[in-house]
Amino acid sequence: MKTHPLATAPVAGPPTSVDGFVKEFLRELNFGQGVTLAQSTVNDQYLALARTVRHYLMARWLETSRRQFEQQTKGVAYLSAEYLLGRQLGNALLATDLTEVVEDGLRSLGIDLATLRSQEVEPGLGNGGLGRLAACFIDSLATMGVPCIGYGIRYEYGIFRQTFVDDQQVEQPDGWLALGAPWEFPHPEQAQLIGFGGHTETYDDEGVTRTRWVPAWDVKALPYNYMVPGYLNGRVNTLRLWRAVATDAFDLKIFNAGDFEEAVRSQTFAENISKVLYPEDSTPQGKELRLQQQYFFVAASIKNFVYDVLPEGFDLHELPERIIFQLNDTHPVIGVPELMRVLVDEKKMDWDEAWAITKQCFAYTCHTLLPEALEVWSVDLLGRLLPRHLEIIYRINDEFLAEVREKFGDDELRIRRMSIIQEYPARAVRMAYLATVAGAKVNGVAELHSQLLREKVLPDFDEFYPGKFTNVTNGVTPRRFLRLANPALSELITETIGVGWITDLERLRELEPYAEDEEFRARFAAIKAHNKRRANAVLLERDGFTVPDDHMVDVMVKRLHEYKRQLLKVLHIVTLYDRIVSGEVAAADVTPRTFIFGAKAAAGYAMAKRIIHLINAVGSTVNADPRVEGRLKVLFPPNYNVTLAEKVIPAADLSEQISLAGKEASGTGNMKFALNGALTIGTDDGANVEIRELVGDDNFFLFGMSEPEVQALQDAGYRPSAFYESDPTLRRAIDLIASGAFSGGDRSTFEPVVSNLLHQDRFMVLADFASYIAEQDRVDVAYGDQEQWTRSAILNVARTGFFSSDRSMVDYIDRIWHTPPVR
Ligand code: NBG
Repeated sequence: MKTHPLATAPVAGPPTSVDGFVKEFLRELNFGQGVTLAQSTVNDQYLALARTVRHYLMARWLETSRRQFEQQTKGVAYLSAEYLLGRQLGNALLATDLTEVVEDGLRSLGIDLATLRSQEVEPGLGNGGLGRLAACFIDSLATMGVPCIGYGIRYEYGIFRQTFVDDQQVEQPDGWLALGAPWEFPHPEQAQLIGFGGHTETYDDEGVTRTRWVPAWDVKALPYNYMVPGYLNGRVNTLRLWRAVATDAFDLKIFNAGDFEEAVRSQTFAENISKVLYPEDSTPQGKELRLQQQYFFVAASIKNFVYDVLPEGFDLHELPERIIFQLNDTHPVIGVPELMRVLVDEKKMDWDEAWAITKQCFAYTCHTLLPEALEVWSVDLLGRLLPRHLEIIYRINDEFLAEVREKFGDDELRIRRMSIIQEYPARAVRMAYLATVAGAKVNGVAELHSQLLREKVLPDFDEFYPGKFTNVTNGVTPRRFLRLANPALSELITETIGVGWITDLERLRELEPYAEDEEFRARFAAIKAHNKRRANAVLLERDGFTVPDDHMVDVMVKRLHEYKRQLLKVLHIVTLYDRIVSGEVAAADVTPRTFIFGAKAAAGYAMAKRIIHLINAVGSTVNADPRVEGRLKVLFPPNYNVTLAEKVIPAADLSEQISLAGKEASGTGNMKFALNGALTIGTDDGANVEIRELVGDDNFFLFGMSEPEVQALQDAGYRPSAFYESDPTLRRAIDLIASGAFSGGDRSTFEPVVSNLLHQDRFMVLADFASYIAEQDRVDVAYGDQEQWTRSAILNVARTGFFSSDRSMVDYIDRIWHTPPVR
């Protein structure tokens, strides 16, 4: 049969003229939304616009998939439980260079593009840095022309929407799909069946004894595809997110008999799997649900790749030349035994052969140093939910420990330390160990983190596997976090050094000489002022907050966690407040500052929630006190997310990166701030170390203990109360909080926070306090010299091109993936 020429080549995309666009847009409005322009709501218009822009990308998407299928070159399958994407529309317009055409076209219809852009609800399918990093990476890979499929979960509810009631966090469900989801393409025909529970059995397969898993129940995994457009390069990669649905929709018989709840039980049960991002896991049911989620998306992804993406008849021995599964933290690690199961049980491969292949097909990125963040799954739960996988893990462990014995002898302590199975306090599978044993490479996410990972978290493994450990320092996409988020600065940069920086961020170096150019400095400073007014407008509309024009904007935005030390920031604010109200310093002598916080606390993390309460309480008191008016202001807009980040970060003068040294794996907010011309006050932690090295000591405010100093203090026996007793400034700040000054005189409200600081203080807030305050005082002095400050800010921009996620991708490709770009 002769194939029609249009069967393989997509029909051409729509014209890129203003008129052509207007026609397309109205068509979508009329025929897609079913309304006339006159009838349409903003949401109709947004959806029609999104679909119109989607058309422009579609031809490229189809072409990318077609070529990828033809070429069969090696690609990346990025396995991640989180993708914190942010809004899509602006990025799609940028990637297609359509912003102006669309703006003009909409204007001719009396519609404002910005209004439609703000109609979009961002898909918050992640918690913080780890999920945002995944989003940056897939953007970079598309821009560099590297084949990549991102695999994850299409959570019906993403990260909760944070509200404050009486200064305290209250979580609301985030119904991001409620108004329509124009960026996704469901493919129910490509659904995969995912089994759970049941038992395993052996059988005779023409003389060979094989094992098979007989699951007790299953769910359907439905893929939803999203476009991941490269920047102006015609490439569109795919992000494939899975949604869980029941295999048997519902029981009609029971329904007709009147038991409506029972009739949909299995449906509800199955659909819970992709219901919410990170369900609370303090209950056994919650834990089990998380494991279900992990297996669900990883199994669906591996099946999809092996059975649908690979061409028929593909020789699986060549799998390592075709794909690398990158494990984004431990959440997808159950993919290791799953691939083994597919190869051995389903494809009937010999165990050793399958293991040799599997070991080349996975690589593992660790994103933490906190021992409690390294996942373990109880053998009990795993054996119940995934019995075959537990068997496979046992065998991998047996063979691995035999190798360890061979190399190190019967060193039982070492064997126990290295075993994938932990014995105490309960038998459990150490997922990070499994990933390390299976992964071709293991990487940390900043120089210091990778070093500590080798020396402190996995030293035995580093010794056992020379060359397996490597570092890839994180990065952020310059498209979203500079070009889109900071249009004014982007324009100045392009005007000064050309447009090449957007895909080659190291070119920002060319800005260095302009730090000495008075006119350039003036323009740079004017842009910062403009960005502050822009943030002010957003915060005013959103939360009724104002950011005074003449204030230093001092920002700490990140997840709320004790190790990140938002409490240290609070103690600084309380200290400044106390200095003024006690009369120690005249208000007029204090540098006016607006502190902006953004932070969500995990729903079950009580101390983090108390700290949020405290920040809000301090804010309420400070903001209402006439004695500090015009000097200190504390703003805590609820529900910090990517959308807000894009407005707040470009407005910042000072970036707070104040974690205890040795605790923050990398940080990526720190990079975004520096790139947007904020100066950092920070500890020698995570990627701060590299930022400081690049921007230079003169353009960075360093304070606090180094990691070895932290270790030494720990070893010597840390007594926080000693710091409290010996430092009057610290004592006053803590006493003020304890006195109830910020809680209407009620001493009990923040007593748990205070007593934790005085008696435990696991993250050594008190030990770093004096150094922090001293450095903050230097910040004030430095800020007094605006010319010099702006010089430093420009140098921060010019010297942080290294932190492009494009560079991170080059490093992954060179050190781990070996997946060259494809023309
Ligand atoms: C986070 C780290 C950050 C790091 C991001 C991205 C987890 C488990 N880790 O420091 O805390 O920047 O990962 O690597 O979310």
